[in-house]
Amino acid sequence: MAILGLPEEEYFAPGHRACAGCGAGIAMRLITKAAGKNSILTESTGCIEVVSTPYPETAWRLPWVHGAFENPASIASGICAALKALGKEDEINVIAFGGDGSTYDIGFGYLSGAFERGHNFTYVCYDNEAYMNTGIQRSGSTPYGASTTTSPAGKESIGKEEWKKDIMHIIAAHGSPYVASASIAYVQDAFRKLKTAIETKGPTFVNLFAPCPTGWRFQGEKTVEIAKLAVETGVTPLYEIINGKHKINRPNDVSKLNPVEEYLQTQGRYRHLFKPERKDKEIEFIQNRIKENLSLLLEMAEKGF
Ligand SMILES: Cc1ncc(C[n+]2csc(CCOP(=O)(O)OP(=O)(O)O)c2C)c(N)n1
Ligand code: SF4
Ligand SMILES: [Mg+2]
Repeated sequence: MAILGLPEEEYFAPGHRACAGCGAGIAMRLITKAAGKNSILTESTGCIEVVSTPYPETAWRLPWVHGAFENPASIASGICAALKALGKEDEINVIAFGGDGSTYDIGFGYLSGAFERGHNFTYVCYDNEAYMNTGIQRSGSTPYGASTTTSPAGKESIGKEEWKKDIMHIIAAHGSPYVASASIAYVQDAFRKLKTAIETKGPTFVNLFAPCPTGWRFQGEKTVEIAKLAVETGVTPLYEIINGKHKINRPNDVSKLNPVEEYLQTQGRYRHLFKPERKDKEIEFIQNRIKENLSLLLEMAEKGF
């Protein structure tokens, strides 16, 4: 039976080794459902590669190519060029994906190159906000204040001291016709965006927010609840940049945001902001910056940018 109007087919098979409650596992089901059977996938190394293909098994029911950590976008470029030469460019979807470490940091140059060359493919970042596969190291996507093994909170540190990289606008600046942020908690919205990205000609991008119970330190059954809170508090606004113009999906009212601490308190990576004593200044800093960010997005949408 089709659930929430999504295709019934499962191209990411059960029985993979992801942790219980893995948001990235849900992301894979959504990506492959949106892609459909006439698709070729390519992925960098990271949790999903490791949990989906322990030799001699595979969870992939679509053609899937594993490359090095830094180059799924380069592999996708080659596949696009081959399909073009065969005259099959319009018959087969090419989708590259990787974690945030691969996308925001180590594979970024290759991703930028593929977007600049204008290949007809979709890149999806499953964003779990750290290098999870190798032991929870901070990435360019890790949020301000989060404790990771390379940005540990302690007496002299509040965790990561830099704000999360604005990958959406960096990618949009390449002239991509479609850039979207999505969340595994809003499956219909995410499915629509993935499908739009795949059907739009040219290099398109979706940042798919995917909580990680192991790295963020929360119980696996809370994944969707926490992903929802991230949206309701404005931590991860859902929006699209279509041919350079912003469209904000949710939230769309700064004055109605849930307080950010409702989100922060759900995860062990932010525990030090509340214990042994509450760090009001830090929480206020995060809260204000979230409001500023959403205000700016809403203003750009309103002014037609
Ligand atoms: C050039 C290079 N640097 C580092 C590594 C080691 N490495 C493999 S996976 C990984 C972390 C991946 O992080 P991310 O892309 O966010 O995916 P996740 O594990 O979070 O799913 C690292 C550091 C590598 N394989 N190649
Ligand atoms: S560490 Fe996180 S991203 Fe990796 S498999 Fe486990 S829950 Fe998923
Ligand atoms: Mg990651």
